[in-house]
Amino acid sequence: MADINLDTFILKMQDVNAVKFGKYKLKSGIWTPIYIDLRVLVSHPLLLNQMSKFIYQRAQDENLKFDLLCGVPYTALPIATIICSTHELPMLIRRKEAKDYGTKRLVEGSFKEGDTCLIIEDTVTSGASILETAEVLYKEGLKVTDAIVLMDREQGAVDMLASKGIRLHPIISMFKLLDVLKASERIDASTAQSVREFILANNTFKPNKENGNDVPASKKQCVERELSYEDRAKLPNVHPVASKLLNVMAAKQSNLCLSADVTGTEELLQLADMLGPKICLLKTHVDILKDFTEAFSEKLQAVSEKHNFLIFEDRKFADIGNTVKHQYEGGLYRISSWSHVVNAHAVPGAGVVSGLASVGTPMGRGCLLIAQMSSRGSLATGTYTEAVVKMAEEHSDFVMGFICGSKVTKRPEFIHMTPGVQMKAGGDMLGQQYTTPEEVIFEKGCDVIIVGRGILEASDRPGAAEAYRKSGWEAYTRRMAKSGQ
Ligand code: 5BU
Repeated sequence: MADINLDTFILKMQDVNAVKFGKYKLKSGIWTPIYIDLRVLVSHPLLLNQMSKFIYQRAQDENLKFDLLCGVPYTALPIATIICSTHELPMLIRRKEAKDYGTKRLVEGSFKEGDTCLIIEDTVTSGASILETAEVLYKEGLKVTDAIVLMDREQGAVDMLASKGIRLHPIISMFKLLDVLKASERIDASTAQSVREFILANNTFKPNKENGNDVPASKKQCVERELSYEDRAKLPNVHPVASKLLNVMAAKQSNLCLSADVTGTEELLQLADMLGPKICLLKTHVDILKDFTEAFSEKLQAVSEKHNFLIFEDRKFADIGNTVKHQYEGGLYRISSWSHVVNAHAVPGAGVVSGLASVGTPMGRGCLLIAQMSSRGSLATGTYTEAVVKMAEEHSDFVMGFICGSKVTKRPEFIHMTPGVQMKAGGDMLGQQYTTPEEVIFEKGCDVIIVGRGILEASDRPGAAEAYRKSGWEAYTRRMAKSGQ
């Protein structure tokens, strides 16, 4: 089978009943609304192979150094075998019970004291099985520093193992699984929500003061420690415009971008002046203005300086490099002369970025690539989105982030901006789909909410802008608290 991506793999897990929704009783006696049982994959060789590839790839990506590999019995045993056989790596087998005859060994295989063993596992809840395996290996004089797991239920294993000196690298998190199944309409929003609530309410890690760790378990479910906006602004590889924007966001406590979709320059300037204090970014569609002039663009820049926000022309360039270069620099609008940020579709290939960069980089401008769109039936999904992320990573001297509906890369130097935001989920008559600030920032992990009609159609525009600013900011502060900041 040709390699499949993680999202497709998740769908296939559900196809073979490795993920089930309903009411299931766990060993602990607790009822769970989701049941994950990867044992069944042993009968699906293509999925078993794919799972082994994900795990091996993760070891490579993390640059893990190890002498031997050991799967937690039993489900991970065939996985370990496939990886070790394919890559000619030495493997160990941990017995669950010592044989009552012969050597009584608990660990089978050849090794020397001080060797490092990488543990792999299929699913974790608390991390107890990984720890149990590690303890058996320690008794034999082996070292364990890292473990890789395919599916993390996000119920405390990462923290528990970290407190014992083992880094756990999860490949699929529970929240990722829910997002993928929901996006593919395999489960509805209320099922996803009930599972989320269950997971958040059932963290198994109870830190104790001996660890020097007195953060309540309920605050520590998130597997990754996230950097704050201001810390991301200081990263050595962050784009200068992204750095500026992140600092503005932190200073103004605003992750709100106003989509100023009005058709007259006078109204736009008034809006910018009135709502400027609440926003980090103002987005324009210059080609819907009926009276654009160069004087307008100068006034807009003055307002942006007065209220400390950046300007983003949502031009969505999508042509060959040579054409977009002219479209960006010249014509009536001379976009590059006044807009700090522009965006582009990746569909023409990397030439679109190079063409724009040839104009924008010398002027200190930044670009967002459109990785996903908010509109119903958008074709920017799956492998297309992955290719966009790759293109951004390869052109990070000009690309500063993405337009997307969820976090598409873990690299903290990229900014994720999400349009299609209103206080209530829903849509319009022309295919727009809305999610809430809470969902975008807290659940999906994006950075900036882009709001147009949610503010423009309100009778009290400043009041609405303040409500969106507050909602977006509170979602961000809760997200940081969740990640242990
Ligand atoms: P709304 O009024 O909040 O629906 O406006 C959303 C704005 O964001 C509007 O200017 C769109 O052109 C823009 N947009 C979007 O809605 N969805 C997308 O995927 C992209 C841009 Br890219």
